[in-house]
Amino acid sequence: MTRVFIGLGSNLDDPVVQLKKAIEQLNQLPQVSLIKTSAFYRSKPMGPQDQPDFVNAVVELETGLSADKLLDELQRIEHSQGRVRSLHWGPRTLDLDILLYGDEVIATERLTVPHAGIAQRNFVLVPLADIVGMDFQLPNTGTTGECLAACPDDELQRLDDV
Ligand code: ROI
Repeated sequence: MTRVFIGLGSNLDDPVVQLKKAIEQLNQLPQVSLIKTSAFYRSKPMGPQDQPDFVNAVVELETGLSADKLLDELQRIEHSQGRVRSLHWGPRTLDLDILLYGDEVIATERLTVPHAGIAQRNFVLVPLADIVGMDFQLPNTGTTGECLAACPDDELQRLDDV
């Protein structure tokens, strides 16, 4: 079994509901166990500003699926929740990213793991730190705490009781 962290994001069609549905679907995948879920956070869009705020979260899974097979399943879940690939860095109903897959480094056409930009995105780091704390070593960078200290705040807002 491999320990995996998935980043979730949505800024269309009731993002909180989109994330909850996605977590439910992840939990029902064969060979996948949901270990922990972060709090949900409202975040200003990175990239074009003329789009709604995002809701972001991170989940920890254990899986017997290969990274490639897991990516297939994530893309199927994205599609099942109405994801259409349109604008680069545009709005989306659901984005599921493999942030970390064990300690593997993967660089293929389809998949870059660790996910590029973890260390610069507080909407990834803050929910990740909910799960792993501040002393978690990120591959090729620093700890979650060190990356967070170097990362702009971006008015991330924790959503309570969702
Ligand atoms: N901005 C935020 N705040 N959260 C996201 O999940 C997110 N995802 C994206 C882009 C459009 C780059 N911006 C984002 O894909």
